Amino acid sequence: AAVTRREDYAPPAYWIKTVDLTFDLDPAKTLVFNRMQIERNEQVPVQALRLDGEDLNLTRVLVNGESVSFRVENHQLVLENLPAEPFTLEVRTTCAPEKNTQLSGLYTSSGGFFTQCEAQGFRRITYFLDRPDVMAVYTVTLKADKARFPVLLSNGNLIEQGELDGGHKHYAKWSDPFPKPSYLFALVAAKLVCREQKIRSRSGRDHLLQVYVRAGDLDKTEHAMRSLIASVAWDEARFGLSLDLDRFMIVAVSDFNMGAMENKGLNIFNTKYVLANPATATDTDFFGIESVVGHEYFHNWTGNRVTCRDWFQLSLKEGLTVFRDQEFSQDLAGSPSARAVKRIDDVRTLRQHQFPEDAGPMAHPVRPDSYMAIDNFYTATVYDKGAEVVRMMQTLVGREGFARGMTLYFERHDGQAVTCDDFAQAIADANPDSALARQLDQFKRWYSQAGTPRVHARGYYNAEMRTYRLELSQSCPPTPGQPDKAPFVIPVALGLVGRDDGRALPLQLVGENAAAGTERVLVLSETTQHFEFVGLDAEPVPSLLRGFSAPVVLEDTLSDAELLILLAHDHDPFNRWEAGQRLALNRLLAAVKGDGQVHLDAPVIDALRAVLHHPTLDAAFKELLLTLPGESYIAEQLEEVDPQRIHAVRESLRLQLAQALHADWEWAFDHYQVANEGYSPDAASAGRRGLVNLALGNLCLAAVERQSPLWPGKAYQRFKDADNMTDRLGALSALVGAHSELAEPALERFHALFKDEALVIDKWFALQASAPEKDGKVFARARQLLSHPDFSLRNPNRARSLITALCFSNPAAFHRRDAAGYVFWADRVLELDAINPQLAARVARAMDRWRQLAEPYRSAAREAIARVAARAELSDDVREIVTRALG
Ligand code: HT7
Ligand code: ZN
Repeated sequence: AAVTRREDYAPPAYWIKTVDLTFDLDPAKTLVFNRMQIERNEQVPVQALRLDGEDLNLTRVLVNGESVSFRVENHQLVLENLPAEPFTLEVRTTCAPEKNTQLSGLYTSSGGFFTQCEAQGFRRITYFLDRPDVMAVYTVTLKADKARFPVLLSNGNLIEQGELDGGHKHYAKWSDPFPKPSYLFALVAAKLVCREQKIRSRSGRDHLLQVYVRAGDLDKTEHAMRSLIASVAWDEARFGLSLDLDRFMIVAVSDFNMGAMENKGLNIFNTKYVLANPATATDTDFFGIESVVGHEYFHNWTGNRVTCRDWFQLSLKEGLTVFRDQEFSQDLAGSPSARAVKRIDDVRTLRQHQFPEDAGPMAHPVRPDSYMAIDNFYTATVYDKGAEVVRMMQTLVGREGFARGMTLYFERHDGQAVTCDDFAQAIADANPDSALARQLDQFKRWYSQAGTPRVHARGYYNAEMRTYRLELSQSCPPTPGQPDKAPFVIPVALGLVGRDDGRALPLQLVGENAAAGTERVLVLSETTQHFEFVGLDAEPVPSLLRGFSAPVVLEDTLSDAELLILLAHDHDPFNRWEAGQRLALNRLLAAVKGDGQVHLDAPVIDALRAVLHHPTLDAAFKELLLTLPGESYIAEQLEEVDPQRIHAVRESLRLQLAQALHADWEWAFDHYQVANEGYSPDAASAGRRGLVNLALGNLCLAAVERQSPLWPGKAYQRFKDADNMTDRLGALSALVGAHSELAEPALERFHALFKDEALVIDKWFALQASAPEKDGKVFARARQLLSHPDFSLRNPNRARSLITALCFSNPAAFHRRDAAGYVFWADRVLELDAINPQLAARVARAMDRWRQLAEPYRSAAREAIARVAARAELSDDVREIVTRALG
C-alpha cells in the first residue's frame, strides 16, 4: 500500500466553492446527486481534476450540464480538459449503507442512517476533493421514507421541509453558511426523539440545543445537555469564543468507531458518551460525557472555524482541543485539589498509553511525517502528548498570555486551513518577551521529534555557602527513523521542601535580589544546565516537575526517606501523589528484578495510613494515592518483561495493603459513605464513592484470603441494594477482584437486571475480561464469552468490551506461557479486519511492545504477528501496524 508523506504536500489544483447534495436514502441502495461549483487554483499549473471515491457506483458525470469523457483509476474520478472558467460538475453515484460495516461514510445502525467522514469517509459517499484544505459551502436535501426515518438532519440550518410521494416519503433541506472541509459533513435519518433547550449566550444571541436519542433513552440525556450548556458558557468565559450557530445538535448512535465527531452543528456521538442516568452509568461515565461533550463542542472553534491544512497537522486541532477539554473539566471540578485529581488522571492516561507508544514501533512525532492509513494516527501521541505540548506553551507564557495567543490565532486564521507552525507562531507572537518566543524554533522540536525525553536531576547542597546547586540534564532515546535527538525546551516547575518541617522554601537563584516565591518554572533547553539557589539553611528536598510540567520521565536520586517527606508535606498535590507511587514502584520493581518477594514495610504503611486518615485531603485524591501503579506501567520501567511475574508481585502487594490497613479500610468504608439524598455526579460525592469502593475491594480481598464471609456478604448485599451504578459495579468488582464465591451469582444477577441496556452489558463483558487473572480462569472465561449470545464483533463497543479489556487491560490473562492469548489476538484481528479495519488496527496494537517481552512470550508473540502479516488480503490499516511491529 502507498505511503503518504508530509513533505509531499501540494495545494489542490482546484477549489470546490459550493456543494449541493441530494440523497435519496435507501438502506440497500442510496442515490447521491452531487452538484459542485468548481474553479481552478490559479496558483497551481493546469492539470487534471482528480476526485477521490471509494466503494461507489458511478452513474453519471456532467460538466456545465453536458456529458464529458472521464476515467476512474486508483479510487479517483479523473477529468481532463476542463473549462478555464468556473464550472458546474454534477456527479451521480449510488452506495449501499446497510453493507457498510466499516462505519466510515454513510452507514446504517439500528435501522437509521448515520455518517462518519473524518478522516476520509466523505469519499465513500460521493466523489470529492476529500482533503481538509478544500472548504466549501454545503446545501443538503435528504429524502426518505417518512415512517421509518421521521428525523432528517444535516449541518447548519433547516431551510425547507415537506412531504413527497403522497406522504409516504418526506424531505428536508439544510444549509450550512460556514465553508467547511468534507470531513465535517454529516447527515442523520432515523427514528429519534430529542431533549431540547433554548439558551441565551453571554453575547446575547439565542440558540437551540438538541440531544437526539432513541425513544427509550430520553431519560438518559440530562447530563449531556447540562455538559453542553456548561461548555458553551466556559468557552465564552475563558477564551471569549461564542457559539456561532442558531442550532447545535448532538445525535447518539450505538455503532461508532470512536468517541464522537465534531461535524459542524451536528455532532454525532457514540451512545457511551451521551447516555447516562444514575442506574446505568458510573461516575466515570458521567465524567467521560462531560469531557467528550466539551471536547466536541470546543472543536467548533479549534478544528472547525480554523481547521487543518493536511492530516499531518491533526494535532493542531486534537492536541489543542484535548488541552481545552482538560482545562474545562479542571475548571468545573473547582477546588485546587479537585483540579489536581483531574491532572493526575490525565497524566496516568498519558503514561499508560502515550509513553508506551513513544517507546514502541509506532512511535511518531506529534506531527507525523508519513502514514499508510491516516486512521492509525488518531493516537495518544497526537491527542494526549499534543495536549501536553500546548500545556507547556501555556506554562511558558502564562494563562493570560496563552489566552492572548488564542485571540491572535483566531484573528489571523479564522476560516482557514493551517498548520501546527501557525498555531505556535501566534502564541509566541502574542507573547514576544516570553521564553517561548525566544526559543520558538527549538520548542517546536516537540512537534518533530518522537520519543519521551529523560530528565536527569541531581542536587548538591553546600552547608558553608548555604547554596543548593541543581543539575538538570536531558536525553531522548532513539525512535524509528530518528536515531539522534536535539535538546528540547523543557519547562521544569519546582519547589524546595524543608527536610525537617516540610516548609515551602523561598526560591532565590544566585544573582537575584530576592526570592521569587516558593514555586517557579526553570527552562531546561540545553543538554545540561545548572541552577544555583541561595539562602538555604539546610539541605532541601527538591520537588521537581510539579503538576507534571512536561511530558518527560524524571530520573532523580530521591531516597525513600525523601519521598516520604514529599508524600507527607509537598504543597504540590501532583508530586505528593507521585511520591506515593514511587514508593510503591520502588518496592515492586525491586521484587520483580530480585527474588519475587515484595514487602510492605512499616514506614510506608504508616505514611499511607496517614494519607487515608488525613483531615483535609479529598477522598478522590486519597483513592488515587492508595491505588498501586498498574501492571503495564510497571512493565514500562523494565528492560525485559515477564508479565506473570509482575502480576504475582503486584497481587502480593495488593493483598498486603489490604491486610495491613484492614482497620483503616473499615474506617474509610464507614466514614466516606455518601449521605442518602439522591445521586449526584459531582466531583466531591464521586470521590467519596470511589474511596468507599476501593475500601470495599480491599476488605473483600483480605476477607477471602482468611476465608471470612463477612465482607463478601456485605458487598453482595450492597450490590443488590445499590441505587446507583457506581456503587453496584463497585461492589460487583470487589467480589470479582477478590475471587469471591459470590462473584458468580452476582454476575448472573447483574446480567439479568440489565439485559436490555447495551452499555451496561458492555460493562459486564469488560469486568469479566479485565478481572485479576488466577490460574488461567479469566482467560478461559473471556474465550467462552466470545460465544455468548450477546457478543458481537460488529458493534465496536461490544467488541472492545471483551477484546480490548483482555488484550490491553489484563496483561496476566493475555500474556500466557502457552501463547493462547496471542492466538486469540491474531484470530480476532483477522476476523475484525474483514468487518471493520479501523477497529481491527486498534486491536492489532495490543502487540506493540512484544520486543520487550521475555521468553517464551517474545517468540510466541512474534509468531502471532507474523501469522497476521502473512494474510494476503489485509487492510492498509492492519498492514501498517503489523509491518511496523515486525520492522
Ligand atoms: N475528530 C474526531 C475523530 C474521529 C474519527 C477519526 C477516525 C475514524 C473515526 C472517527 N470518529 C471520530 C473525534 C475527536 O477527536 O473529536
Ligand atoms: Zn477531537
